[in-house]
Amino acid sequence: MSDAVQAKVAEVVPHVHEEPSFWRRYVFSTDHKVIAKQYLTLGLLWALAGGLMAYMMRWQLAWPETPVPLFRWVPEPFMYDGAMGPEFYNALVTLHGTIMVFFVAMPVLLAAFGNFLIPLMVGAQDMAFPRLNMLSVWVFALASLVLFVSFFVPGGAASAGWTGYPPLSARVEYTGVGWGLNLWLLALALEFASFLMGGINFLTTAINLRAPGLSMFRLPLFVWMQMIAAVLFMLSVGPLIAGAIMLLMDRLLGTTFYLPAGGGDPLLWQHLFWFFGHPEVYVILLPGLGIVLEIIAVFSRKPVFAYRGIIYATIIAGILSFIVWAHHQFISGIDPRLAMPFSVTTILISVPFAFVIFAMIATLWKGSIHLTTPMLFALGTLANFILGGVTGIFNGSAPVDIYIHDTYFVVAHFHYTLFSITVLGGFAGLYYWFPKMFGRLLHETLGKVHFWLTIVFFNSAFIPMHFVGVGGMMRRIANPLQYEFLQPLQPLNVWITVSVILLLLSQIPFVVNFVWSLVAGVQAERNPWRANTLEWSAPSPPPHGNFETVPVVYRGPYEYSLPGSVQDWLPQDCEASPRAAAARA
Ligand code: HEM
Ligand SMILES: [Cu+2]
Repeated sequence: MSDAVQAKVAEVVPHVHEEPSFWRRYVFSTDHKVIAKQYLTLGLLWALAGGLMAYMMRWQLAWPETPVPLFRWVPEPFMYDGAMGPEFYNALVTLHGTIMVFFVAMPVLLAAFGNFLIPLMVGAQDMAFPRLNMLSVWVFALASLVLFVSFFVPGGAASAGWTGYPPLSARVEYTGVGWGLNLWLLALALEFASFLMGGINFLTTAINLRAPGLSMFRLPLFVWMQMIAAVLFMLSVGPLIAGAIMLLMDRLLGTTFYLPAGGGDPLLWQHLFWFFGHPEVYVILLPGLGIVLEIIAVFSRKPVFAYRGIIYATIIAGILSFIVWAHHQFISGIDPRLAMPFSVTTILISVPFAFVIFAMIATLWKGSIHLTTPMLFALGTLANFILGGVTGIFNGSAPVDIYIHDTYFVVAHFHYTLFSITVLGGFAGLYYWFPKMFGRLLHETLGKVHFWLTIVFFNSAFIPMHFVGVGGMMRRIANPLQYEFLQPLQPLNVWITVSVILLLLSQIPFVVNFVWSLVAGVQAERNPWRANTLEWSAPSPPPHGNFETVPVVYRGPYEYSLPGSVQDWLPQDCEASPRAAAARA
């Protein structure tokens, strides 16, 4: 790079390199990579909690009369006849859903990957607002603490479902839950504040801190997906925050926004919640799609098919996601004439997503496909997500939904979308970027074992859930044996639970791999996958400040095919690349 450019960059991005203390380095760090790992750590810990809760629920659904092994200590008021009571089951459902969506999917897919990758992918030294970034992770940690405390307060944890519908959630009298639910609301409010700060940072960084030559339409799709997700989150969360404040007022101050007795309307909450809730599922989905897109392109050794088309389709889906919310409310008592328009918009939204899926398949088409562990997880995400998308069309059609609403068909549907994106997509990203994050490679064979076990037991657990649902089993019931008409389905419930236990045990190879590779894995070079986005031109792991020199970009990551065998390959013909040096000479 010419001295003039270097001087200009130094002027625009002042950056002091002092030697930080332990605390500044690992705990109160403003480095986006450290913050990413903090989010990752918290998210993985919560995943363990959410997974154990899933295990407890599934045990209860298979063998309701037998206390959950390993969890016989469940507090007395929640137990009856030596087995789990409905109150405790409800709390498990509520917290499992809340944890998985807000404390696993959001921190891992959005915050951890976004924080780690956005500055690296745009060739920046750090986020635009590093201190705000640190604040956001600490507010998230506080939210985690509040949620954790909410388990142990008198009256027990929140138990009105992850959607917190009033009137159940609006008065202590209805659930017996006092501060548990208040703290649950507080934890969500803190979480939203944290992710708003994150979203501001992501957008500003991606738009303003791009390396010279990296135009908007040369940005990796992962960055685009994160930007669109940030916008969706910012635009949708406002009404929910207002709604949550009103709910707290109903609980604490005696107002009746949601209580018909006082002239309120419980449906108001459903509108506010789902106006946020549907875009929210895309906030989780889009970073997952971004991860899959990057990986599929690299391991097909082809440019992404229809790069701009994918961006436009995603923006269209994002806009549509604001006018579909009432598909969650077909049988809630809304005006039946509203069902039709909301059905139509819902089914319409599958068009842009189908476009993205076809673009992924077209990227694979005639590619030179390398079935590495990240690629397997990316393909697994794609395959299972399609199943979730297809069952979504059933749910979105009002006449069908009247029959399947609130059954296990819906539980199966949203786990196919959420599990594939959060867990399979999250693993794809982790296996792929682990060398960049930690400077070492994960063990490939162990990774493949982990993949195959996970994919087999996930499907073996969740495919039968569709049948149980169509058979009439409702969600959020604590003891299926209490209903005579459900007894013929019980063997299926047992099958599901056994599969879930095996699915959870299948994560052990990953834990072993992760810990072992951190200390003893093969040292990673800069660009072990021969990828073409900018993060791979930084050292593994990147030092504080990321790049030795500010990268200058001459072409976008998908503007040509990736040679599979060129050893001196470095991304995007950037300044550090020998190819670029040769071209300049
Ligand atoms: C090991 C994997 C998982 C298993 C076995 C599992 C199991 C369950 C079960 C048994 C329920 C309660 C169903 C009911 O009684 O209504 C449930 C609800 C739910 N799960 Fe999962 N789950 C898993 C992973 C996930 C993931 C990864 C996510 C999201 C990222 C997720 C999100 C939810 C949500 C939002 C609910 C609804 C809670 C509610 O009804 O309020 N789950 N899950
Ligand atoms: Cu929706």
